[in-house]
Amino acid sequence: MVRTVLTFSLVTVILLVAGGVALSAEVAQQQRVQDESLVNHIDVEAQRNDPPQGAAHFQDCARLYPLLYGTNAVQDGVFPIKPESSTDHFDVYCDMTTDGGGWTVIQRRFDGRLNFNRRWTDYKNGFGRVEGEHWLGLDKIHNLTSQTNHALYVELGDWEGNFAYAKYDTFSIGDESTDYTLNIGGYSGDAGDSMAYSHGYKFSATDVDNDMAGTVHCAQRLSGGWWYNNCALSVLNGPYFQSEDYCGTATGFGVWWFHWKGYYYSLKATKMMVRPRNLNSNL
Ligand SMILES: *[C@@H]1O[C@H](CO)[C@@H](O)[C@H](O)[C@H]1NC(C)=O
Ligand SMILES: [Ca+2]
Repeated sequence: MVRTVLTFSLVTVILLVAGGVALSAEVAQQQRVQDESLVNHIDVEAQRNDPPQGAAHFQDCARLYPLLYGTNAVQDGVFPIKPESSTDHFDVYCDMTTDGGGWTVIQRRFDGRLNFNRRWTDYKNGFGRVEGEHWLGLDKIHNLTSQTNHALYVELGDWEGNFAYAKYDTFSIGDESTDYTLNIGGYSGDAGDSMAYSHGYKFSATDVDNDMAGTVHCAQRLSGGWWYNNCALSVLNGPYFQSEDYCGTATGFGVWWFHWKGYYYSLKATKMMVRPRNLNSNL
């Protein structure tokens, strides 16, 4: 199956800042780019477009959103951003269409082509490609969410075509010295609140056990990095199963969100994304 994704070149973004009238013409020239093959999908760092000296940067997708909105070119896609605290820019996938748009995606799964059963350094630095399945990386998530109050939006998809969401008015993670401790609260949505149980707890990965379960290594048992308490009520980084390969308890834990589908339903799609809590009036 060949999917296509929209990408936006950095040049387009700069023109948005500097170009006035030229805006919509440039934005209309989004390229349709073929998604990479399985081989290219795994462990390849997202391609970077190095901007010219002095080029403008957007701190996140929310800052970019009004410019797209002004040109009637509001679409999801890949853009370079540079959070205030970051020394360099990097690419992110911007969700410009869900719940008012302006969301910077930090995790996305939809086909199982990317392995999420990984070590600490991978979760710290990120993995996958932002055009496809990926984890943005704990350092970047920290930098994105540390400047102002942020919200988290979690979108979940099942194998019958249904979607549910959980939105948190409070979301940030500490830096590495705190083991990326999770600060989350203010739930709303229809998926149920399966992350409050992880509030205040550290991140663990297959080679780092920071959880509250004494003899159990939750990240190993559940095969994915997450903020584990005495394990968890959700693990969106667990092993991905195609629906025909998954048989509930007989298979074991997959990608799950307890309050929506229970422990033994492995989800088809997940998306986690962040946005400043107080949006400008034009958002
Ligand atoms: C995060 O912020 C720190 C402190 O400003 C900076 O040194 C680091 O490079 C940033 N990391 C990323 C991945 O942006
Ligand atoms: Ca443990």
